[in-house]
Amino acid sequence: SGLRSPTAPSASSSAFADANAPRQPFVIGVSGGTASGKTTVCDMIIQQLHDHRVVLVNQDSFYRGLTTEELKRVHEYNFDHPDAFDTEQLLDCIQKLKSGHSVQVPIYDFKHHRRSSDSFRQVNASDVIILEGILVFHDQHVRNLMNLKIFVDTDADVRLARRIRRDTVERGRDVNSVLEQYAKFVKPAFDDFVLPSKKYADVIIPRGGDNHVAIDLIVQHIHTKLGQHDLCKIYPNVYVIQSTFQI
Ligand code: UZR
Ligand code: MG
Repeated sequence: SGLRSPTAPSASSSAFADANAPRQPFVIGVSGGTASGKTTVCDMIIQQLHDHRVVLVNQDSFYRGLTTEELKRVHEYNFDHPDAFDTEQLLDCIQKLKSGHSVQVPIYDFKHHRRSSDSFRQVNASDVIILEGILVFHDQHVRNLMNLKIFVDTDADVRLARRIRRDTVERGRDVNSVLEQYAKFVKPAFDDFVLPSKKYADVIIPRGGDNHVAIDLIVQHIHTKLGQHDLCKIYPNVYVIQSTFQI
């Protein structure tokens, strides 16, 4: 022992020890208040990561379906509370994706507040997993699976204006019911659960999707993180085990 090969730097020994471990996907959490521009930010990141396999998982998909009783009094149901989501199932899905398995994500129907009983969306293993939603930083176990946490920070008046437009145009609601729901549930839950989870963010993006500089910086960081496991770039002579590194 003691002789070091000139083509194999000492750092590579631990690298070779990991050679059989599958490379884990890079998990990004994107949180922020309702209509803050989370989906736009995710879409922009995905667009710029075109040379990697990226999947987007929305926390909305894990809304529990409402019971008949709850449906009768739907205006009293709090969709902005952490309990409205099946977090166990969300955790299970992200864990499986992180360990390289494909998963079946439920399909949620916003109009009828129900899950589709017979169809799922198949999500395959990938290089990057983005988990988006108002409360994705709430649960500690879900949070711990994330390699990068982004909070989209947009003023409340801008968010409310967007929310009114979205719910009336896309979700067939009337303005009064949107405002009522906002005052009764959306705003209090933002103050109680969403805003306090901002402290877990690694990066806070002001103005959401309009912030091209922030998106560029984030994409560069992801490229670096994915690229540093690419042995070709570190040791040009060693190229066979390129895809077997762990993040
Ligand atoms: P984003 N939501 C509904 O309006 N109906 C449902 O059946 C399920 C959820 C809303 C929810 C929350 N709240 O504010 C919003 N309400 O979807 C989260 N009221 O979605 O992150 O895209 O704003
Ligand atoms: Mg959205």
